[in-house]
Amino acid sequence: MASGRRTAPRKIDFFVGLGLGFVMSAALAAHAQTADRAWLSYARHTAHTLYPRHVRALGSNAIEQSAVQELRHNLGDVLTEGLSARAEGGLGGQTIVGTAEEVRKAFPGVPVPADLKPEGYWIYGAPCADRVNGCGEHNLLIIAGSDARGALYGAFALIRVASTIDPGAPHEAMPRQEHPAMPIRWVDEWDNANGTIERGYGGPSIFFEDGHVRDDLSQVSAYARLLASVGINGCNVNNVNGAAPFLEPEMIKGLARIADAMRPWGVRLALSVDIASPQKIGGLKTFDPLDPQVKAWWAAKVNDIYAAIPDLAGFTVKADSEGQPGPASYGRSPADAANVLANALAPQGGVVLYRAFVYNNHLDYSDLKADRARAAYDIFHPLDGKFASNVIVQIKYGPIDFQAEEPVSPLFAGLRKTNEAMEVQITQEYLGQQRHLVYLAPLWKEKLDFDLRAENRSTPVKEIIEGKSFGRLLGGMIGVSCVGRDWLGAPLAMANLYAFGRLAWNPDLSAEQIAAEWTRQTISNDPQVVATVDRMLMQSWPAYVDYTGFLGTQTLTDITGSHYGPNIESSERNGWGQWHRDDAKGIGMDRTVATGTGFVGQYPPEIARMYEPVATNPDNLLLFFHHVPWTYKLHSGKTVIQYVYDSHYKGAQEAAELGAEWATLEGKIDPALFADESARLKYQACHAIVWRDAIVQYFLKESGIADDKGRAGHFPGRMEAEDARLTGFKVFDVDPWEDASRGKAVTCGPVINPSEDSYWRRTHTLPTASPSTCTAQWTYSGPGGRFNIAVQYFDLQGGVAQFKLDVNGKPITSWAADTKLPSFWPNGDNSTRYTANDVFLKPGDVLSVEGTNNGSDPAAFDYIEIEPAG
Ligand code: GCW
Repeated sequence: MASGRRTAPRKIDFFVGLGLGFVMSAALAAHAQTADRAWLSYARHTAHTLYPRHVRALGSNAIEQSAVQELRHNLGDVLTEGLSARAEGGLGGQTIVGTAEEVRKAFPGVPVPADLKPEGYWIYGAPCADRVNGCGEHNLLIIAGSDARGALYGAFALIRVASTIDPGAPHEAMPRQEHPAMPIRWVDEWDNANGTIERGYGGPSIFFEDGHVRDDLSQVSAYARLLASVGINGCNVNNVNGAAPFLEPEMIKGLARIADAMRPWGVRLALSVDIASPQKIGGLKTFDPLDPQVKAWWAAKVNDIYAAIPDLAGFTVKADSEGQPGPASYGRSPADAANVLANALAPQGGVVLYRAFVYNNHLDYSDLKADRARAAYDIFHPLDGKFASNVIVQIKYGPIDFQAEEPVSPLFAGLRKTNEAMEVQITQEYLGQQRHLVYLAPLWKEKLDFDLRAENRSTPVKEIIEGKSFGRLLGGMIGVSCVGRDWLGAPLAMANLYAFGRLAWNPDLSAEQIAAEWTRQTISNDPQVVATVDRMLMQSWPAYVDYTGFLGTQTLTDITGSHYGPNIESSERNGWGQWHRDDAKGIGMDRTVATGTGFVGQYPPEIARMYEPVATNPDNLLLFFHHVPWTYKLHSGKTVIQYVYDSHYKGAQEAAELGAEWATLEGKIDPALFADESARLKYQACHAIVWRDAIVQYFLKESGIADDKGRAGHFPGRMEAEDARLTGFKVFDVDPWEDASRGKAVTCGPVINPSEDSYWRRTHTLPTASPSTCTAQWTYSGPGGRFNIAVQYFDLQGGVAQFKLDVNGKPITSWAADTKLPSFWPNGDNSTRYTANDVFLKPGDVLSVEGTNNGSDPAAFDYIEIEPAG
């Protein structure tokens, strides 16, 4: 278990004997990254440390067989990709996989350590006489796991190191003995039985379809393999919302097939359960957790499940939260509810992950003391010590909700006699939904490394969830992954799934180190490629923070709709409590003990002393904790409002740089991946401009304070659609106004807005018009020369509008608005741009944009922007 630290990786000497030094000249794989292979695409490796080619397991269980299969597969792919016959011939000897017990029995002379921790491994190699040609017949490599899962993790560790070494570099850091830092390392999926996935951006479910488990579960096996390769040992497959149908007998049969598919990879199935199930599907009149009939119902249900799935990992519970039923209906506590499930699961070895994401979403905005951030601590801290020993309280990293920037939840230090797990989101709900490149390891690391100073001693979050700080036996990390049939929907987003597993295994790894490992395995081992991709990954989260929310206001996205584009007021004046309280004078939530909501007082004293005075509060969280005037000076000496302007111009610039860096990889990486990511980064750069302009123009208007650098409110080269000579196009007010330049745009068909969202919900039909073509014209009055002309338009679903750009009646370019972007009315979710490069213009030229509506895409657009080419 995790109360001790994992053994520090030790240097090894035996590895130099295992064929290290073979640098393969395999050509870069010509195929694109396919969904089923991700970072386990061994054929791509260009350098390899090899292990003896005869691989076998000592035991017969499926997990050890997977380890053997994986080692052979890895070797097979590498061999196929061009290992010379001479090298192949030199790979004699044996690679043995087994549990420590099996190894001791089969090789009594091999000194298997006595202190192997659960799921840990030890790798032993007999010295090799011939380093150039590889090992001879009698050489031996042993991967001993403390259990079968440990042996599998050892095999993957061997492959990982083999795959990530620098070609030709001396290899010194192969781990010989390791074990995971924490026992619970799960991904959660928010899949619904109908095959949709809440907050999923990678296509439909790999698990479910049309109300039941899919017939073909091959992708589930492929997923389990990916998970196992980074040490993930549990997968909760169903949404925490609406979970009751998953306990129906037919569904349990299907779930058992999912468990079967994942078992060979050591990944145990877990389920979300609805606390009202005894009533919803069990026919009882109540779901009061303390009712004897309810207890009996859960005990019987658990027995039924274990009969079908003997190694079920446990249950996850979302209760009394966002409309989900819970124990509060009966005046019972989360501990009462958790313990009923825990008692039913205990005899089977199952655990309960009870989510601390419990809050009132009908808060009163006019109450300056109301604060959603307080909820988890207020509810769970008094229950410390009341949870059964197989309950783990699952706490989101911040007190609000997976925001791009928020402080660590104080609840981590508020529970000392209770097991805890940290919940993060791999799926980028509030962080660009995989359309934006945002590498999350640095964000997670910031939370894991944060020292909460409980009891005035060192208690970093990672050590709390490892169980170390307060001597807990259970703890871990949960990553909400929401993969679909296209995995995460974007190749580079897979770095986040990879990083989650690696950090749950060892939270001391650095974000940079994980990025490098992932890049080498997924894209290329070429040092320049690795350096470039890693730099991009590391820059991506700070860039996203720069062009979205600022100084701890949270993301400022549309929190009542898509959670994607900008919508500043959506956070305010409603019950959801994601407030930032801005007005003409200032901005920020006063959460101090002295004058605010008192949230700061939930932190241990040393941390509270840092956050309470505005003077010592860190700038990046200033507005999370304090309400200050726009002219308040940050530690940098800059005013808050000037920071808003500067950070957003900087953020948009940083987003553009990501694309420029990627462009340097042309010809060095897989061409399909190069092209795919180039298009994504181009889109991201333009969406960062939408964000920048929305935030900047909104707060310029709100504060009435000009930008020192003169940028805010001025767009040289921009010509507004509403100022053009319009034929057919009609001017309309974009909602929210900040999502369009000066709040207005033009449309060639009917548009709805969010206040008419009820119309959409009611009818499920979108307004369409008979096809028509509209024109907007401007006379150019700038200097002559070559320019890039960008057209900023709204790409709506439900049709594919066509656009054309002409100069003096001569067609320059045309394109189709065929991208699938969120929401059904023109706003910052779907504002996008098309750029025609290198167009010659002279004063007096007539520029015209023609739009043809189609279905419910009305061919709406915002402006054109003319920038010097080159
Ligand atoms: O962030 C919110 C999401 C909901 C989600 C909820 C939760 C599953 O918007 O979609 O519901 O968090 O974590 O329960």
